[in-house]
Amino acid sequence: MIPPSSSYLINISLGLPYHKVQITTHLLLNFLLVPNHNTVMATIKVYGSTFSTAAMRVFAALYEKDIEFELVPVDMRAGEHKKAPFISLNPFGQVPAFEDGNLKLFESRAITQYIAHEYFDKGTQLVIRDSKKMAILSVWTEVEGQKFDPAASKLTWELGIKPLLGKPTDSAVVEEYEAKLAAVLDVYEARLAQSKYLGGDSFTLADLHHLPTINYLMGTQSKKLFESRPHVSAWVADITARPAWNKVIAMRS
Ligand SMILES: N[C@@H](CCC(=O)N[C@@H](CS)C(=O)NCC(=O)O)C(=O)O
Repeated sequence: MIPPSSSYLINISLGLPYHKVQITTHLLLNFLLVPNHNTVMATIKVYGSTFSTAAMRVFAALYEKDIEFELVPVDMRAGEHKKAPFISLNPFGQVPAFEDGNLKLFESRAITQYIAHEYFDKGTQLVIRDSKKMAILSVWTEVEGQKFDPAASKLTWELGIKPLLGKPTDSAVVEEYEAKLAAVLDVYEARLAQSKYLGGDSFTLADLHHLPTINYLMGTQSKKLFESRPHVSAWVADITARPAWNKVIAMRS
């Protein structure tokens, strides 16, 4: 057994006279054991459902980064997300939950941030290293979470999910939240007239976070809110055509 002392020297013979290399156990152990994203990688697990908008956000980030993962299905109809063992992964009893080795996370946007930073050099760059550009990107990820999502998620529930569950849509709620979403999309129309993507010149988390609710809403009457605004409409067409997003949709089949 190799003593775990970094000063302990090991001689490695290369089989040639006078060619003996001495390296420390520390270096050797680093070489052999330290995980490298290109070689040894713990399986990433996402606990959730392919119909969950929050889980879809995480799947989209993983596909953009070209990272393999395992979907661990959570049967929400059976209430598995409210019970042990799932509740130990997210004490709020909501999907998704996420594991990367020893790291356990919940909250989809925190998970996508982790993926984007931890695997920065892999696949699509979803965040920006320049701190001023990153600050602008963060403005738009916040806008998605604080302004867009409350309206979009309410409409997704009323127009996208309730019909699937055989529940009646509340038209007064739809009217109220379509007005709220329209006001947000007016701001988006102005932003996208000046910038190809919300966060800047390239596709980033600021755009990606919108994909799940937009996907549901484009199958409902609320699609008119997107289609009536030319820059928003072009942006929706662009981001929903991404191969990574299409892989998320394909997970359902
Ligand atoms: N802010 C959370 C929201 C998670 C969430 O609302 N998940 C839904 C599915 S999309 C859920 O688990 N709903 C069941 C419940 O709240 O009981 C996130 O982004 O991860």
